Amino acid sequence: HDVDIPTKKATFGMGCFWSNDSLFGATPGVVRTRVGYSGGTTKNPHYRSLGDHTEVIELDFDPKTVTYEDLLDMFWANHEYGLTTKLKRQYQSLILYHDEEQRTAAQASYKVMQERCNGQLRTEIAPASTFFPAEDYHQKYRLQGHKDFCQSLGIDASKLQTSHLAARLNGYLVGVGGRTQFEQEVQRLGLTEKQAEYVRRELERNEGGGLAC
Ligand code: MHO
Repeated sequence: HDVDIPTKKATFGMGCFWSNDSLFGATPGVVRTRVGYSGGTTKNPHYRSLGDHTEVIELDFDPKTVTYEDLLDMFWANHEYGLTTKLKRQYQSLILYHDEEQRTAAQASYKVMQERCNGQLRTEIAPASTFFPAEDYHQKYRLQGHKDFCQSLGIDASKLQTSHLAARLNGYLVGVGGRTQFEQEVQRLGLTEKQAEYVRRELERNEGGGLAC
């Protein structure tokens, strides 16, 4: 059940990357996600020594199902610590664009938002540079809280950054995406009935909340 279709990349800094990993992971058209550090100049950042880097999420998305503009809307609407608060570099609101088309779209949406925020917006827009994947324990953070479940699915450290299923479940388990959407793709995801029941239980318990860091 791993998805092999042409994808594009998008990279966003929106505060703590755990919740955004879940948010985008269960978004239709998002194929894979990974979290890491980017946007700075220092070499080999780690969670405890970020240098001038920012926590970012990197997405592989299918542009036929979800547009970069859709993703930008989600970017503006889902910052962990807001858009106008002064934050440390770790949580900088940041769009790292991958091509000219993304740059144009990002700048256009920025202009609209900046007006809405009376010029108080602190978002930065810059070309994507080296992405340093975060430590394994940060990848699919919510999913990893379900150890036995991960084991039953064969999701180990080697799959955390590459598995479509892991991206999806990391969202559904905290209620992102919702029951209807889950039922529409549960077949395709290849879960056993028992595994699907487990997800439904968690999904229903967490729907409408569960995203805070
Ligand atoms: N509130 C979280 C943020 C972690 S996020 C990976 C914490 O204090 O651990 O920055």
